[in-house]
Amino acid sequence: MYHKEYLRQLESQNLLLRLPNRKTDFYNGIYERWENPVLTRNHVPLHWRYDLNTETNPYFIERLGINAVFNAGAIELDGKICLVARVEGNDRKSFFAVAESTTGVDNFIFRDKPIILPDLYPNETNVYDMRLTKHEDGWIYGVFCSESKDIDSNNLSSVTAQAGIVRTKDLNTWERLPNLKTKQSPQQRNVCLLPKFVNGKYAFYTRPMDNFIEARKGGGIGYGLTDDVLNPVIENETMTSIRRYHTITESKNGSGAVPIETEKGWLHIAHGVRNTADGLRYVIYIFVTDLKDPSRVIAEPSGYLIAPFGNERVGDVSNVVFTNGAVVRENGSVFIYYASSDTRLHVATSHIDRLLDYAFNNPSDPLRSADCVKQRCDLIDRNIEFMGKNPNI
Ligand code: M1P
Repeated sequence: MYHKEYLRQLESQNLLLRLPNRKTDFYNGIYERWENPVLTRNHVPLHWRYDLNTETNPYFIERLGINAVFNAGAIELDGKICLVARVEGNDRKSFFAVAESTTGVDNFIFRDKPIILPDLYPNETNVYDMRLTKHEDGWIYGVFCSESKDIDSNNLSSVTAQAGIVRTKDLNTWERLPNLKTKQSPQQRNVCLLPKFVNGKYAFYTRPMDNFIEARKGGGIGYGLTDDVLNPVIENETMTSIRRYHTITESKNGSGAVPIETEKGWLHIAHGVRNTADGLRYVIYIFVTDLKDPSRVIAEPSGYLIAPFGNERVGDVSNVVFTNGAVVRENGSVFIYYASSDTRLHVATSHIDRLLDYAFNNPSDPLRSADCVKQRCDLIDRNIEFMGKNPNI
């Protein structure tokens, strides 16, 4: 017999899993925000958390709690949108789990069990933030952060971050490849693989780091090629979208969703970090790189695309929005999966045409107040002229 509390919890979870999502009235012409998060800790199946046997768990105590479900890689597979979410236990360790939905905006259901990654690195303590790439070589690659204790340091909190790589055909069975080696950077986070070969090589966007927290000084989002994905080594990293003083990327930036191939270039939905009196603030921004030379930035509108809004502002790491997954459907609609404050996962929807219009036609950052106000007055003047010619609004 099941515990009566289990039946109550199950009913309330079933309601959550069936809850239809709705667009909010947020407007900026670029994307829509949706009312409910698409994944939260409450979406995780009860039998992943509770011992259902009333003999061994008479009080129906949660034995293995879940703290948060957030930063998810995303891909369309067999007509469904599949997310590989970062699921963090109460014990602070993350693991990956696949959740799928036909709509992409609601009713995400976790597959039977979490992903078991081949355990190649004995010092690896934590794994998170998988980017999923449907590569033209026929594999689906997952590139994630593999975090290990720094055994050479006496500091208990000293850690190293590397890019782990796995591949699969079905998101069920995963083959682990060696971690990416980047000759110029001892640590990496926010690495992702481009879906196409570049000059016959595998192309990665990287994020060189000086240490576990700090991105490389004077750096930004890197780019490098490797001949062999089974022994992935990048000899030279060049810079793409670089960090700039007094912008949204002053402290750090990093690749987000796997870049989307468009007729105008590779569309990147990335994250930028700035410091404030209240700590770091993470926002999402867009840039485009050249199709032939994916290290060359050809458009980067000023400021952020998505910033923490309303309830999104508060969570385990407050004032954060972060993305590592987006899906483009055949009709051009785009689903951007972004997490808020390292706690839950949301979706923003748009269209490839709107995102490209934004990327190429919104002005770039002139970097100084004096020039920003001129940029705004120029917009106002053009509108006054337009309104003068169209008085009947
Ligand atoms: O806590 C905010 C984010 O911090 C890290 O991003 P970055 O490497 O740019 O600092 C990541 O660990 C990410 O998971 C997290 O959401």
